[in-house]
Amino acid sequence: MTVSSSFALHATDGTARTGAITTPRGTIRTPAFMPVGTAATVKAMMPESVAATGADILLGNTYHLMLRPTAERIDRLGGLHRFMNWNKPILTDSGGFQVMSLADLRKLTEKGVTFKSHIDGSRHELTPERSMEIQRLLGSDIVMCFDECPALPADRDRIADSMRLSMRWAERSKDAFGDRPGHMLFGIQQGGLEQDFREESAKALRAIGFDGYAIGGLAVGEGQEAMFTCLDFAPGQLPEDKPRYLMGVGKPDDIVGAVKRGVDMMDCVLPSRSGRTGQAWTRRGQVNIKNARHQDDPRPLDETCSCPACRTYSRAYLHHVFRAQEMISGMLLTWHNLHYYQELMQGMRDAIAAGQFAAFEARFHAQRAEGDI
Ligand code: PRF
Ligand code: ZN
Repeated sequence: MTVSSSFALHATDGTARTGAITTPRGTIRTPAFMPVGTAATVKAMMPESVAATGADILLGNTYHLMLRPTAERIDRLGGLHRFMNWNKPILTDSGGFQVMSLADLRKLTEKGVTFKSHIDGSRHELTPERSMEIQRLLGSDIVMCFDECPALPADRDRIADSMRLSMRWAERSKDAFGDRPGHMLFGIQQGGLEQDFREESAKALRAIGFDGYAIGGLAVGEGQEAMFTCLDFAPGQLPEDKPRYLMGVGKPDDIVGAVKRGVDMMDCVLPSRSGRTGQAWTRRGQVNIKNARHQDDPRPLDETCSCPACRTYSRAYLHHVFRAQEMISGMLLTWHNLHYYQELMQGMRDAIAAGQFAAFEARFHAQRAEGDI
């Protein structure tokens, strides 16, 4: 078994890249989409089903797991992989971003952030050092630096102060992480939509030195056009020979646009969350299974999809179980959505390897323009 982790770039097409991250728990093919397993489960899915959709890696959350069931308990039970029965790689987010969006009574200082749990109101503190300790106790394969970022739009001063604090925290994260063969530590670039702050952030992170580099602080209210404008320069500010991870993105068209601009990894709750609210994603765009037009429709959601929801069930059935609030509704639609996302990633990996990304992108948009029929 290898004890070190590494990234190899296999092919590029324009700024789009395909490659692989090798870890002791398995290989992550890039561009990669990471399903979100916030509370030690990808909601409505058994881990073997998540693997069957083609996922090489899951995302877990420091914030949720530290509150319940606690990192120390997971450690005593053999770590997060064993606890949730997922033996492939896990990337864990560091908690700061979730504290800012979910917790109550947050107080941010140079040291870190104190907050009240959204679950039971108990008081907690997260610092770069504690976040590294929690992610170590969880047994995370890819550990994220502790950071924070403002929602956009925000003043330039606020964006700069926040980015510089995150860069000081990045240095403390690296010191606290130490040397852990087989585990990777990723820095997180901040700086809002400002090219000069993004460059300053990238320079600070490159000087510290990380195994991978995330682009944080996007998809926080700026809209797709502004995000793409930022992604026209941000990935190029980060080292070419390390994976680049766009955090918390996104819809299928966001993902295709991000990969085109040089992003290697992404995560989003969208395919799993929208599966539970009756939204399906297909190559023809979004389908609302709640809609009465499906109630007598014997056709599958997508006749070209090989997932269990599409191979076995009609739109009429999927519509019925959603309306009847049956649990299988969320299970089938989540499975379909995760399968669709992974097929999209495979399509992009193949297209980049073949030097055909532009044709892939044109076909992706043409099929969506036809709409669900
Ligand atoms: N930082 C961290 N996690 C994140 C983000 C970030 O900026 C985002 C922004 N889209 C999502 N998740 N640590
Ligand atoms: Zn399907």
